[in-house]
Amino acid sequence: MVQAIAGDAKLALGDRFFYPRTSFLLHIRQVLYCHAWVPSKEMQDTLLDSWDRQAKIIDNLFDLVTEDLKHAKPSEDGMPIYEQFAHIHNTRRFWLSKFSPKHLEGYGRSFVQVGEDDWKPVDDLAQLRDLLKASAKAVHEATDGALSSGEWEKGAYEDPVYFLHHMVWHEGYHFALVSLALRLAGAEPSEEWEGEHVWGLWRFEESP
Ligand code: NI
Repeated sequence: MVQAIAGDAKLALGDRFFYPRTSFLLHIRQVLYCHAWVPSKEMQDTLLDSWDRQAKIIDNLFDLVTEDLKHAKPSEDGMPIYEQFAHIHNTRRFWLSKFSPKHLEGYGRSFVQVGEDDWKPVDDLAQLRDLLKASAKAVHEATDGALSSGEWEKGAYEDPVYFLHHMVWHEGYHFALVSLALRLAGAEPSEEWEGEHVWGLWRFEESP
């Protein structure tokens, strides 16, 4: 009963962005379990577009990395830049395997096995860039599918949005480490570059 009231309250408060699925049975389920609401198509598209923008920022960062700079590190014990990128791809792979394993099909690994328990990161920048483009698409499609169908592997994530935001947050962290490595190597991204290739992707040009 309490859940039913909570569900109705959410309908009243949240109908700008959320709507119940049209099926009557699903609607009943959603009134009983208010967490089972799905975003409107418009909100879903915006959410996925925000992922594409963040993946574009990771891709833009590649433009600053040369063969020499790819060995730069953010700290003495940190991963070199090429490994930061390999790690981002590998992390997408790992959590996709928990969230939606079928989306792992069709793209490769950023770590190559060189011994029984020994893996070496790919250091070819063009190859890493292609891998990241493919896994960015896989994350988009897996999230889109989960939001549209309400179906995903429930073990690791309560909601597809948490999977997506986990990826965004993780990649922002490594974006900063790559930026720091570039700075320590004397190739800090300029404010103008960041304005055009990072922050400008989130807002209108004329905003402060
Ligand atoms: Ni990490």
